[in-house]
Amino acid sequence: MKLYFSNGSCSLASHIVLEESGAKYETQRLNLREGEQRKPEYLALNFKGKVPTLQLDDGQILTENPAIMTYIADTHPQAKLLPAVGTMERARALEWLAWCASTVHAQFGPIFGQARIVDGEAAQANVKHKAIETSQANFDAFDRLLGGKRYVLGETFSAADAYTLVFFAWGTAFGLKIGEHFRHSAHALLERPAVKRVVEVHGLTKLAPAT
Ligand SMILES: N[C@@H](CCC(=O)N[C@@H](CS)C(=O)NCC(=O)O)C(=O)O
Repeated sequence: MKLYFSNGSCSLASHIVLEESGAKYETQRLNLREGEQRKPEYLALNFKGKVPTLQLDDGQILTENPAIMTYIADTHPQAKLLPAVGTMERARALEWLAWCASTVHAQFGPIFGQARIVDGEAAQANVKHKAIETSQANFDAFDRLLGGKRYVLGETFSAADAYTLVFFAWGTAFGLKIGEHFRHSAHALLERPAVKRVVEVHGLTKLAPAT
């Protein structure tokens, strides 16, 4: 398998799950700022021009974090990255992944750049302001929901946590307020050996608490 990723992007989530799975895989780093995701050779793999992209050994292409993470979890059951099919716990993990992908991620997007959304400085500043407010509400919800728990599902790590760490990284970079429970959970994730390895590859070692 080969994962196409870019440093600090949402592909961090799929990357963590791959590393946690124990699978053998290669990676290829893309520089999104330089527009490598829009080069013809990459668009031929993933017409969406986004990361992550997972290329399977038979050449098939899989995109979208929740699909990639679910596929890796299901094909590496020994790693226990998602609860068993048919359980309420699995539904809870998928509920979290879907929320992250469809809402939290989408609402964070305008903080990175507003020019794709609207023209004009004043309008762009408004979009950014609104996106920060909305994302802060999502962060407050993370904090509430993680209260009293180490991970999304309680004491057991799952793919849902890998996605949550992406937002911890983004929120830290953009100065959003990170509640005590959210921070505690992110720090527990950053202690995991596989997470540490991937965080290092992404150049995000500053996320780890000072020791
Ligand atoms: N829904 C996709 C989102 C992928 C996505 O938006 N990736 C961003 C990085 S976080 C990207 O590749 N952006 C490059 C661009 O839009 O040019 C998923 O969950 O995988």
